Amino acid sequence: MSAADKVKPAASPASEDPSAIAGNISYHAQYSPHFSPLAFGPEQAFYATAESVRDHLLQRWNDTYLHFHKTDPKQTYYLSMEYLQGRALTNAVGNLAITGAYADALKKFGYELEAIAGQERDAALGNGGLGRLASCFLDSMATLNLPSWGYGLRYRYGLFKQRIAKEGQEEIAEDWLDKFSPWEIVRHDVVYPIRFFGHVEISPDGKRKWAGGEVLNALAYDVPIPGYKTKNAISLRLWDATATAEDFNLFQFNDGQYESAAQLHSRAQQICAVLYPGDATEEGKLLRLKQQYFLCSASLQDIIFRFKERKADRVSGKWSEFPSKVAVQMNDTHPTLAIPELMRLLMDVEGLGWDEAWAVTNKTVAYTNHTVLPEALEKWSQAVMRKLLPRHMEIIEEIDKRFREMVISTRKDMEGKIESMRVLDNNPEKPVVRMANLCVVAGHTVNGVAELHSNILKQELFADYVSIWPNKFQNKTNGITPRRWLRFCNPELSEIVTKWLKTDQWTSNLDLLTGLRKFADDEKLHAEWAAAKLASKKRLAKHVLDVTGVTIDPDSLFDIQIKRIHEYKRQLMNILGAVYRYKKLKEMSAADRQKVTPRTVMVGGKAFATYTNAKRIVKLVNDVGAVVNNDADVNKYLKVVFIPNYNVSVAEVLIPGSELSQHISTAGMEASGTSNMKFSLNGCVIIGTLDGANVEIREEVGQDNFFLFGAKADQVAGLRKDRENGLFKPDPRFEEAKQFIRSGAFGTYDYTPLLDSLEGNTGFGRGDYFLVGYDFPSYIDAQARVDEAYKDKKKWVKMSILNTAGSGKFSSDRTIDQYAKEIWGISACPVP
Ligand code: GPU
Repeated sequence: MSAADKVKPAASPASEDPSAIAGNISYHAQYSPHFSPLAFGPEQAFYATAESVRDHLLQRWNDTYLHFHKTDPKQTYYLSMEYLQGRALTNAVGNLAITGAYADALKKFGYELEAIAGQERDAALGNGGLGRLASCFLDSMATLNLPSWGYGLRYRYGLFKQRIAKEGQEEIAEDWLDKFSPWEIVRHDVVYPIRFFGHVEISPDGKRKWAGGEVLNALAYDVPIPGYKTKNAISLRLWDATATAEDFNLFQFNDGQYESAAQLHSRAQQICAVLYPGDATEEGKLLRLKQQYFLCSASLQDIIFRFKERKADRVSGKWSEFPSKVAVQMNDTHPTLAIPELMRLLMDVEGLGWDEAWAVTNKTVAYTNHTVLPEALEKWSQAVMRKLLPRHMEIIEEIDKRFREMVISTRKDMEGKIESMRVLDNNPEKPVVRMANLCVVAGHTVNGVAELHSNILKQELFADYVSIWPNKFQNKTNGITPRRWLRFCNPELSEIVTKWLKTDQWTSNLDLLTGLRKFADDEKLHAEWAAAKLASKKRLAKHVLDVTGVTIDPDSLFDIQIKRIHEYKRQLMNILGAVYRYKKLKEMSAADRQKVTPRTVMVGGKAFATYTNAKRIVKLVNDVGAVVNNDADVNKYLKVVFIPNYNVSVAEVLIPGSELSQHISTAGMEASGTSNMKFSLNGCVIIGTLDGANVEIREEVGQDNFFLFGAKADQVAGLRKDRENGLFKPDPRFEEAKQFIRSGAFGTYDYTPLLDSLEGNTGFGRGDYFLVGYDFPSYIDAQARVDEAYKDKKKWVKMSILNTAGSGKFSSDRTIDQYAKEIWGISACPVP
C-alpha cells in the first residue's frame, strides 16, 4: 500500500503535530523523486522521514545564515580533512526536541522510529578520533550558538567497510552515497576555481602570479548541523570537485577518443573519490596533496567571499579588519596549505604587501596538534610541492627565509637550533617541507588535546619555539558531545540521570552530573542503574549475535576495546592477556573455575589496509576467539569476540553496554583518546595507563574508580634504552602467553613476525618499542583487581555511577567554549 493511501500529503514542514508530520512524510514519499510512490518499505520511510526533518533543518539553517549576515560577528571556520558524522536522524530529531512527534507520526505508518533510524548509512568521512572529534565540535558549536562552520571534503567513498574473512580483514568500498544522502543540499551557486600545476608569471612591475596548469571547480554541499534546543543550525560545507562543459572535448569525443575527451572530468572525480588514498606510491601522495589543497583553497575563497558579502563596502584597504571577523582552525597539519593559500589570495589577488598579508594570516590561523608520533608528522617533498603548487612553494620558501632571519637577528642564543626549527628541511637526499613547523611559525596559537599531551608538546616536540613564543602554546583537553554519546545512544541511563537530578539540563550542562555523587550508595539508584546496564548489555549481545553468530552471556563482565588497530594502542597486550587467562582456565580444576569472574572480551577496530602488523592483530583476535568460544571446558568463563566493521553506529550500541573498557596505550603516545570519555560517561570503568586524557579522567572520577597500571610517560625513554642494552627481564607470564600462541594453539597461521616484534631487536618490529613486555605483568595484576571488584556487585555499581558523575569535564561544550574564548575570540550569536 502506498503512503498516500494512508495519510493525506502535506507540503508544509516545521510542524510539531504528529498528524501534520505524517502528512509531510507522506508528501516526501510521493513528491521526492527518489522512489516510486507505490512502495513505502522501511528504507523509503527513512528517506521520506529524513527529508521531512531536513525541512526543519533548512528553515533554521536559513535563519541562522541571515542572522549571522546581519549581525556580522567574528566567525570561526574549522578546517578538517575528516568528519565522522555517523547517522543523523536520531540526532537531528533529538536536538530539535521533536523525537516524540516523529515517533508518533511514524506509528501511523506502522513503523518504529528506532527501526527506521537504523536504515540510515553512516557518513564515515573520517578515520578515527580526529574525525569524530570534528563532528562532536560541530554539535557543540551549534548548541552554543557560536558563529562557526566546518569545512571538509565530500568523499564519494568513506572509510572502508571491514569484513572478516578466513585470511583476516578485507576492505570493501563504503558506498554511503549509493542511493543519496538526504542531509546535504547542493549549492550550485557556490563554486570556486581551483588550480593545480602551472607556473609563476612575473609582470613588468614585479608582481608574481600563478597561471597555467589545470583548473577544476569546487562545488559546495551543505549539511545543516542543528544545535540542541536552540534555533541555530550551522553548516558543514563539504566540497566536491567538478569539471565544466568547456573541459569536455567534443571534437575528441566525436572522433571516438572517449577517454581523453573527458580527461579533466575523470581527474576531477579522483579528487574526492576516497578518504586517505594510500600514500605508499608517488601517485597516492600527489592525490592526497591535491585533496588538501582543494579543501584549503575552496574554503578560503569562500571565507573571503563571505567577509566581503557581509559588508559590501569592504575593500582591500580594510584587510586589517579580517582577523577580527575570521578565525581559521586547522585540524592537525592536514589543512596547513591554508597558510600559503591565504597569503597568496591576499597578495596576488587582493594586492596586499607581504608584511600586511603576513600580519593578517598570523592573526587568523591557529593549529591543533593531535599526535607526537614521528611517522604521523606530515612532511611533503619539496619537489612534489613545487610541481603541484609552484606559487605556494615560493611563499613557503619566503616564510622559511624570514623565520631564519628573525631568529638570527633577535635570538643569537638559538642559532644552533635553527636547522631543526626551520620550515624547510633541505637535506639533499630528500628535501621536504615540515608542515607542523609551518603551522607553528605561521599560526597565532598552537594547542594540544590533553594536559599531558600539551606538556609533551611544550617540553619536547615544540620546546625550542616555546622559548621564542612563550605565549603561543595552549592546552584544550578534548571532549565529546553528551547528546549523541549519552542522551540519544543510552536512553535508559539518560532517564535515570534525569530522574535523580530532577532535570534534564545535564544534556547541555554536563557538570550537573556531579549531582549523582550523593546518591552513589543509594540502593534504589543501584537497582535502576544495574537494570539499565543490563538492558544495554542485552542489546549489545544481540548485535554480537547478529554480526558474528557468537552468543555471549549478559551476566558476564563485558570488557571492550574499540579503536583503530595500532601497535601503540596495544590491542596485542589485550589479546595476550586473554590468551593467558584462557591458558590458566584450562589448567584449573572445574571447581576452581566456578570461582572465576566470567568475562566477555570484545575487540573492534579497523587496520589501515597496508599496515601488516595491525592486520595480523585482527587475525589473532579472531583466531583466539574461534578456539576459546568453542572450548566447552571454559567458554562459560571466557569468550573472545572480534566485532567487525567498527564505526560510529556500532559504538553507539557497544558503549552503553560496556562495563570495563581498555585504554592501554604506551604512556605518552595517545594524544588524548576520546572513546575513553564516552565509556566513562556511560558508567563504564576504565583499565588504563597514565596516557592522554586518561590522566584527567582518573582525576575526575577518582583513582579508586579507575584501574591503573603500567609505565609513566617520563619512564618510557629510559625503559627503551634498558631494553636495547639487554637489561630487560621478561615476566614468565609474558613468555608463557607468547609461547602458547607460538605452539600453534590458535591455528596454523604464522604469528612469528608479530610475536617477534615484542622481542629484542630481531629485525622485525622495533624491539618491543611499545613496551608490551614491560607493562604486561602490571596489566595482568590490574585485570585480577578487576575480577575481584566485579564480584562485589555493590562496589562495582558504585564505581560505575561515579564514572558517570565525574564525566562533566569531558563535554565538548566545555572544550569548544574554551576554544571560543581563548583562541578564536568569538561569542554566541543566537537566532532570536
Ligand atoms: N588522531 Br594526527 C587521529 O585520529 N588521526 C590523526 O591523523 C591524528 C590523530 C587522534 C589521536 O590519535 C587521539 O589520541 C586523539 O584523541 C584524537 O586524534 C583527537 O584529538
